[in-house]
Amino acid sequence: MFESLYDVLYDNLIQINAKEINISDKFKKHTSEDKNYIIKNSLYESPGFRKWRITKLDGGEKIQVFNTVAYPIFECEQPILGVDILWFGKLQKLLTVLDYQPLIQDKQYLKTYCSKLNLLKNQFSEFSNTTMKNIYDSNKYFSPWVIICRGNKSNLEEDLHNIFYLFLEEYLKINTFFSSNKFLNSRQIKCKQFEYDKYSLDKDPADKLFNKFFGKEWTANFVKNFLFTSN
Ligand code: BLA
Repeated sequence: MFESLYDVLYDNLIQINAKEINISDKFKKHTSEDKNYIIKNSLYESPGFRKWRITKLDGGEKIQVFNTVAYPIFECEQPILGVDILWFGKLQKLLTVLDYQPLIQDKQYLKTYCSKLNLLKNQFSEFSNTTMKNIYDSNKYFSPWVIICRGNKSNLEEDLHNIFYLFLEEYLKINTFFSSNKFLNSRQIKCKQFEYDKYSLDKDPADKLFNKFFGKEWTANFVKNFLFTSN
């Protein structure tokens, strides 16, 4: 599932001269013991991005996940790109979270780098939710315009591809036209990006799922050495 999102992402990665980085076979593709869950991961880097990871989880009718995170190079203060898309087929429920995840909450920084999200929200009314439950702190590494959709099959089939396309396009424009930092220096950017990983390691609910599907040992290794490596 989510092939069309993957295709859009892949085309854009080619456009920005991204190269695939080899990752451990343990993470490339892993199947749960009961064969019900298959996870596939890949990693890229490009002149503007030091790390771009992609995760797809196929759990059949139970759960499908498309998750991707892009870390700009330390010379660029642009937000981290965060995408978490989950489809629960049995329940026919979609959860989509898309954000230009800000490194700081300074008002001018947010306006400069994240406010375009508001235009997307206005275009796609079903994706205009911004209220989070209490898994994450909405004031840390999320923008005021974080796109959240708790939706259904029609949102999955009709809107998701288009909003994802525009979301990615706008984000890459920032990177392509980036000239100089106005808010943070490289040392601060590096600190903030590493802190993002530590924060996510602590908060992300993914490990609970993965523990159930793939066991504690594989999950601990995966979370620490692929998802949130702090380097
Ligand atoms: C929520 N993400 C969730 C939930 C799960 C995952 C199980 C809770 C679902 C629910 O509330 O019904 C699952 N997260 C995953 C999986 C991966 C993962 C399987 O990372 C695999 C790698 N999460 C991110 C990123 C963002 C993000 C990059 O990984 C940023 C856009 C956001 N996920 C995010 C938010 C919620 C969430 C904000 C909570 C939504 C809410 O509170 O309403």
